[in-house]
Amino acid sequence: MSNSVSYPTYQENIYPAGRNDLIDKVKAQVNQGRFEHILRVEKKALELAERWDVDAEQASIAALTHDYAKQRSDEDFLAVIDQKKLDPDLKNWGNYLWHGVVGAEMVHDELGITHQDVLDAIRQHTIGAAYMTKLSQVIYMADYVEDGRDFPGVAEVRALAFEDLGASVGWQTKHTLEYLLSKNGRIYPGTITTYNEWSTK
Ligand code: DGI
Ligand code: FE
Ligand code: FE
Repeated sequence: MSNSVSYPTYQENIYPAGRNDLIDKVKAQVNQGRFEHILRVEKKALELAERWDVDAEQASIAALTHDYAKQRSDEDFLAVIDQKKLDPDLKNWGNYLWHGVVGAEMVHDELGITHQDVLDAIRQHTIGAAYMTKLSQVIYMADYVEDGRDFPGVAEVRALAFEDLGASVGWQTKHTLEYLLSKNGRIYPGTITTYNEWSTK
């Protein structure tokens, strides 16, 4: 895929302070390794957005904020679940679920981002969902195949994301499930919902 990607100048009033300001805000929330991952996700998301005709500015903002809350404490997430009266069942799970689903609330409240498709892409970036916009699919896949990722089959699924986006969503969900089962991990029911919807597409 293209090595150079052009970064959008924000013009849609989703994050009026602009891309450089958003990068500074995100950098302040995460460690250096996580920050570099986030920048690689943005690059991959912009490549995929161009391929699949997704809005580049929305892809950039969703990518830069997808792991905004990754390093917040469990206490922070549990407090927001109470404050915002989110589904109490969320409390039975962990950071892997909260940093997306509850993280979107923090992005909304702390960064003032109210664009629903962007917030849904953040919410869905780990678990997916039965219905995902193209933007959500692009973020879900960019997170998984950004150029720093290395796991068996990564080159195959990286290419598949540019050939058949929906099939690549199914590939990721199936392999994540296999990995979790092999490690006796707890499976969030939403992960199964995503598998059932996308694995045969
Ligand atoms: O935040 P990142 O590390 O960049 O990536 P991510 O948000 O896609 O998180 C991936 C992790 O989430 C990976 O270690 C697998 C885990 N995960 C996804 N679905 C489930 C899950 N973990 C459990 N226990 N159960 C799930 O259903
Ligand atoms: Fe994540
Ligand atoms: Fe990520």
